[in-house]
Amino acid sequence: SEWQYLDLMREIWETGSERVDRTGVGTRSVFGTMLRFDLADGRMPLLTTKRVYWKTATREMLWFLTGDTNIRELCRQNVQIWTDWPLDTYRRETGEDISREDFAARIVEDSAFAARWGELGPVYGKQWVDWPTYEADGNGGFRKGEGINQVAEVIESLRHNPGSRRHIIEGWNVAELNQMALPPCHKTYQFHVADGRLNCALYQRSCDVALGLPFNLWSGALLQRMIAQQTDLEPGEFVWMGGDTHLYLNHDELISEQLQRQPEGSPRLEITRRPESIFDYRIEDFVVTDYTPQGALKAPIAV
Ligand code: THF
Repeated sequence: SEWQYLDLMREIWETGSERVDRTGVGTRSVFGTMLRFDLADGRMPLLTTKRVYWKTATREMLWFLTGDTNIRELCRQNVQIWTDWPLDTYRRETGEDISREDFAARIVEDSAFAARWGELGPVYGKQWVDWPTYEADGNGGFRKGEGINQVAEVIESLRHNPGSRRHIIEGWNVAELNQMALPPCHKTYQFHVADGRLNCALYQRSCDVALGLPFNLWSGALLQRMIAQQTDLEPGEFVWMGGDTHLYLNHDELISEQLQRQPEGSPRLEITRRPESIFDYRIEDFVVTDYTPQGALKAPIAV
């Protein structure tokens, strides 16, 4: 239940090692952590101790599944969770002190601008549905082969070989890390079938517990629910595992406020339609009930 999240937050804040990180903000960190959630009866790991914008996270997940790696479609839907990275690059390279709102508006209005500045490189979506391959060209060289749709393949393997221990979707393409705006955080998903239930383990190499983890928990369980529906399995356990699991030092006010709150209720997700494939879900297909979160808590994202 949600107490696991709050206990993890408290443990990191009270016992974590202070480290200087890539962003220069500073964190307290614990290495190697685990949370487990039972998704039976529509239950979801959706925090009630603050408002979590689950529709935003859902739009992001649907965007991953399209293979898109440009923030334009997100900005169009007013999802700004990826905007800060391209914005940072734009400001650094042009020296222009543009606001986030104006930048996002230009991305939406101007397709050439979006193509030039909105690209994140071959991040999640690209690796998930179009992992690059190479084949010999017969002259001692190589040419690009057909991309691998890992998501479609995992669904096929769950249907035809449920006992397999290789149902994996991997984001960590070693050869392309240097082209990505940010190497994947939620890098490995493994699925597992037992007793007619679909379990999912997610390994996240680096986790921003205050801002990112509430989204990551929702999104991982959402992917599991969609795949369970597509494979006619009951949703089982969602197991989240973290590598460097940290709290940013400048999230202190959010943390002390949230740790005074207690979980309330047990939110459920209903998927109101069974689309043809995993790639045909729409935002209207998802209905959350029993969700009356406590107030939103704001904190700055580390870029
Ligand atoms: N980088 C860092 N430092 N933290 C992260 O959580 C993170 N991500 C993704 C990539 N890099 C990261 C981006 N995901 C928010 C939430 C998730 C993000 C980025 C930002 C965020 O600001 N959430 C606010 C506002 C949400 C909204 O207005 O819609 C929140 O209150 O939850 C983790 O994968």
